[in-house]
Amino acid sequence: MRKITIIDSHTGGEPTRIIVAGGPDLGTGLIARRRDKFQREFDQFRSAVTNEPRGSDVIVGALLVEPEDKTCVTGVIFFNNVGYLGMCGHGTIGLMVTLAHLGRIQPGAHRLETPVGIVTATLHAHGEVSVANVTSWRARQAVSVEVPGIGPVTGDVAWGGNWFFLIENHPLEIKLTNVDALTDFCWRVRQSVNSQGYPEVDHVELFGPPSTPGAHSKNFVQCPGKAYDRSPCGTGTSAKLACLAAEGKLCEGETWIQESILGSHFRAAFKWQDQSAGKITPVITGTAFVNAEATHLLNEADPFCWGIRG
Ligand code: PYC
Repeated sequence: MRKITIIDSHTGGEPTRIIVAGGPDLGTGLIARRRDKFQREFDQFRSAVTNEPRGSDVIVGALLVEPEDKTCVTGVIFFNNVGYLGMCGHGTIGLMVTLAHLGRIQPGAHRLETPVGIVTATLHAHGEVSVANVTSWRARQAVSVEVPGIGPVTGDVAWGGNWFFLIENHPLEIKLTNVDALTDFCWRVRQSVNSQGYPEVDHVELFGPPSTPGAHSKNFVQCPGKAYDRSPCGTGTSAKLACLAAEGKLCEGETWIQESILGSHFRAAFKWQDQSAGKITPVITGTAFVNAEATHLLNEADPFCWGIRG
C-alpha cells in the first residue's frame, strides 16, 4: 500500500494540502518541465490528494520538489481539483507556516521556486507571512464580452501568477448566501471570455464594497475547477494591484486591504518593477494555521484509490 504524508493548513479559510513525503519523483531540471511531467505521467497523484473521497473541490494541493536554484528553500508545484496552478498566494502562506511547523524554516525571508518564477516569502516573528509574488501586470483593460443569458460584461485581464478576468461592474452582492448566483455568473463569464479570445484566463474575480472597516474591497474569486476561493486570493489580489497601479489608483508602497467573501483579509502593497510597462512586484501578507497532519493510504483495490475525477 502506497502512503502519502500530508500537512493541511488554511489561509483565511482556504485550505492548502502539502505533500511532504510519498509523492511522485519528478527528477531534476526546470520546475515548469517537472510540472508538465507531473501532469503527463503522475496526474493520478493530484487527483488522489485533492479530489473526493480524501479531498474536495476547494483544496489546493502542493508538491514539494528539490529546487533547481539552490538559493531556494524548496520548489513547489501547486494544483487543484482540475489541474495545475502557476502560483498560489494563499498556498504559499500555508506552505511557509507548514515549513515552520516542520522546523524546516525560521522567521526570515526564504526564496521559493515555482513553475512561473521565484517568489520570496517572509515568515514574520509573530506568525504572519508576506509573499513578494512574481511580476504582475494588466494585459488588457476594459474588455467587453457578450455573455449568454447575462449580456455584455466588462473586465480587465491581468496576470498575478495565474490569469484573471477582473470585474468591478456586476449586479451581484458578494455574500455567502449568494454563492450559487456568483458561481453561475462567473462560470458563464469565464466560458465567454475563453471563447472570445482569452483562452488562458482561468480565474474570474468580482469586486464589491467591503464589509469590514479599513478594508478597501471585497472579492469573490472563482477558481479553474469552479470552487470559490475562501481567502482573498493572493494571485487575484496581485492581479488587482496591477490594475490599480496601471490606473494610478494605488501608489507604490500604499496598503490595499482585500477582504474575501468570508471576511478574511490580505494586506497588500506593490513596488514598481517597470513603471512604463505597468509591471509590479506585489507583496501579499496574511496568516495561515496548520490544522492536520495525516497519512493517505493508497490501496489499488479501492476503486476510488486515485480520487473521483469529474
Ligand atoms: O491565493 O493565489 C491564491 C489562490 C489561487 C487559487 C486559490 N487561491
